[in-house]
Amino acid sequence: MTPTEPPRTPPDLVERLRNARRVLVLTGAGASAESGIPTFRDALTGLWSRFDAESLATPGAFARDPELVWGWYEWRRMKALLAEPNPGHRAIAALATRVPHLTLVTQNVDHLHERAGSPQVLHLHGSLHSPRCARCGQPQALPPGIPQEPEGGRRLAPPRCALCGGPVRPGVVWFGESLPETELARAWASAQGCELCLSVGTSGLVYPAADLPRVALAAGATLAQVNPTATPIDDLAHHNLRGTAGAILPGLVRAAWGA
Ligand code: BJW
Ligand code: ZN
Repeated sequence: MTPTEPPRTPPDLVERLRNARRVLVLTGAGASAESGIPTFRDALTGLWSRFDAESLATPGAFARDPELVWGWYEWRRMKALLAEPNPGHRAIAALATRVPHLTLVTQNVDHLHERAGSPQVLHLHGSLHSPRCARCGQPQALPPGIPQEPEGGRRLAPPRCALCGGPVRPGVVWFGESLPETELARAWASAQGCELCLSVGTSGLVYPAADLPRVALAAGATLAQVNPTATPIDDLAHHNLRGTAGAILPGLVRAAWGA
């Protein structure tokens, strides 16, 4: 194998994928890394590097410093709008055309799965593109303007709600907040009923999403993971595909169904 060649896909995983009727794919920030979107735990790069992502993604941080938090999310929204889906996103979209029942559950808020053509995406942590009023909950229009290369570290005043004057917040799920009920219930049911669970590009540190691979495993599914580095489910997974989503997933789909 040359150094640039992606690792070979385990034949028993290929066989399992080809024959599975129900597959759950769970993605995290690593799935979008090759689109140029920093992962969540690397998200505070450049001018944002003096902050800590986990302490910004909370309702308390927004209440204390709405300009800081809104500025960070607008920076990330611009980055997402300017990014393109990568081969990993496209391979997952292709999987949905091959597997009879594929459930795609993402923790990502960037909408790159949809833009790659995935027909149905369960968003566990909300979206960068659906702001709402922090006071009355009313959905809000996105701030107008053409996406521009964002300048890091800029504070921005959040818009005000047209109904009640409250500050507008990003439509994402912060620490301590509940996940959307319907999406979580569907994700759980899929974990309980799948034959194969593919966990892609997630550190597995954030719950309840991090439970899904374990639920699938407990229900008898094969568990495979795609990640260049170790995670807490390494010892549980039947297959650890050590590499990036963009390098591994297209090869997996090709191995199962040809070019
Ligand atoms: C590549 C790659 C490449 C790089 N290819 N891979 C049970 C136990 C302990 C704590 C809790 C628990 N249950 C609930 C909690 C509390 C909390 C929690 O989990 N805390 C932990 C930190 C311990 N959970 C919550 O608060 C959740 N709410 C909840 O449970 O409500 C009920 C409740 C309420 C109150 C009290 C008790 C219960 C809500 C969690 C919401 C998380 N939201 C965020 C922010 C969303 C908006 C935003 O993006 O800003 O979601 S946090 C952040 O982490 C974000 C991500 O979606 C999420 C997961 O991160 P992810 O995607 O895994 O990214 P990274 O950066 O961590 O990892 C990237 C990975 O990619 C790495 O492994 C790389 O190696 C890899 N990679 N390049 C493939 N090219
Ligand atoms: Zn309002």
